[in-house]
Amino acid sequence: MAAVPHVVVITFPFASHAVKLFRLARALAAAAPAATFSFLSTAGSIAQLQEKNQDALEANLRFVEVPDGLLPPSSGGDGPAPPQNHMARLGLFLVAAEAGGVKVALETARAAAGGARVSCVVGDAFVWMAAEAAAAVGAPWVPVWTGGPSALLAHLCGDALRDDIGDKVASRADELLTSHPGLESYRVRDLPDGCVFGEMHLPIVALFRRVAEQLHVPRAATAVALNTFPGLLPDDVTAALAAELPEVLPIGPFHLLPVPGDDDNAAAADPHGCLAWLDGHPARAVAYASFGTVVTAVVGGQEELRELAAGLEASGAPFLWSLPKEYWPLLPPGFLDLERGKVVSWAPQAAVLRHASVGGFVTHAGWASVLEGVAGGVPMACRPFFSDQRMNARMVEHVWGFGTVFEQPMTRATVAEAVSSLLAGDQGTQMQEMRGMAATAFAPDGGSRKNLDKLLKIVCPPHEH
Ligand code: U2F
Repeated sequence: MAAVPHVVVITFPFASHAVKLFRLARALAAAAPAATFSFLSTAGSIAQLQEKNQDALEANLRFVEVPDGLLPPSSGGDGPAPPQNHMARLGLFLVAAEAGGVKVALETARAAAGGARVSCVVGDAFVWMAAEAAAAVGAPWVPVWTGGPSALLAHLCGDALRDDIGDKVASRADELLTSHPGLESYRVRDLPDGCVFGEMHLPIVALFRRVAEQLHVPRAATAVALNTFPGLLPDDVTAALAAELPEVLPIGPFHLLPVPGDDDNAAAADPHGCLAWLDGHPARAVAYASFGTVVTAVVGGQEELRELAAGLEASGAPFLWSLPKEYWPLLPPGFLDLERGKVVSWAPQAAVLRHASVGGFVTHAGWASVLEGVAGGVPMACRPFFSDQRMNARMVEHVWGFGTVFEQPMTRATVAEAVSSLLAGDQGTQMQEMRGMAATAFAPDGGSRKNLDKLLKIVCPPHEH
């Protein structure tokens, strides 16, 4: 009798990557109830997922720990404290993962599954070392890229871009990348950090290079899954990605991946009553602001935060702002008491952006946020900070025409103007076609549904059932 498939899904345990990969793991586990799924992440990331997902999980899905690279607490309590710095933790994780952490975790997963051989590894592309670990156990590797697909293309074309631009970044910043297929709509200045410029010493830069190298290894990846849906990306980007990669599977938007019972939890996941507050407003009247899971902590300068607050107030529009509580003391005096506004530490963002009252989104242009904006038909004012965000923002404004970009740090005046124009403009109407495509991506004949089925055939080949 053929063995039951044992699929390992491994995440990159930082920012919102784990939430995204976990949703994918749940969708796969629900669609293939006869297979066993092991979800691999660090202890801290698993604890966060368990806290947020206290509902009954799929019975065929279990958590397995990957080493986080932190030193175990010394028994005497006098050892070094774990680093608080995000980049330092990220660096320690990568060192441990490369030094065998991923391979050991695959063995742990096998033992925890009663010795069931790992038959497929689906992994966040950032955990590039999973390719070798999968090959060592004879399993196919399916990397998942959670960020903007154009940024992936830029990393894949990194050598050509570096040869072309070299050290002329400043003088060529506004030049379009016309000689790089798929990147013609982008300027040199839009490229992701670490591709041609940026803080080249950071571990994340080395990581992007390794990911691109690994994706170029012939036959290492069986397919590459992307958080997008057929029809969303311009044809030149799709064609250029297809030329660089093995089979490309757009299986997004990830927030719409079918997970049974997920809708039932929407109310429970809105502890600050955002949706009820939105119910009290007219259609397309409210501006929603959020900067994702890392920008505020890493970059959010106090001055710009205050300017954003002043701009939201000056716009005269009702606003909902998701801002971690530790930043609330930095807001202008009296801001939290404004009747027109609601500041919360966390919002059910995808549901907020689907709400009829929301007419504009001030965002850092993280890729999932952009997709949630598109799926909600909400035009965006993008303030990109780092990584893929400049390319994502450029796509919003220049490629799709779904909003605007702050090319400079936000000021009271530019925020007020952007918000007023989003709420008054007709981009929301223009977005309806794309919104419809997102809504049907997972319908029985939908493009992402078909790709998800292809992915299921790779992770659980029919002859193994
Ligand atoms: C990194 O981005 P982030 O994790 O900051 O941003 P997003 O890709 O936009 O994902 C944020 C998710 O967190 C959710 C939101 C998104 O699904 O709905 N969220 C929420 O539900 N409630 C809140 O109050 C706030 C956020 C990186 F910085 C980006 O450049 C990359 O594009 C991204 C790729 O994975 O990862």
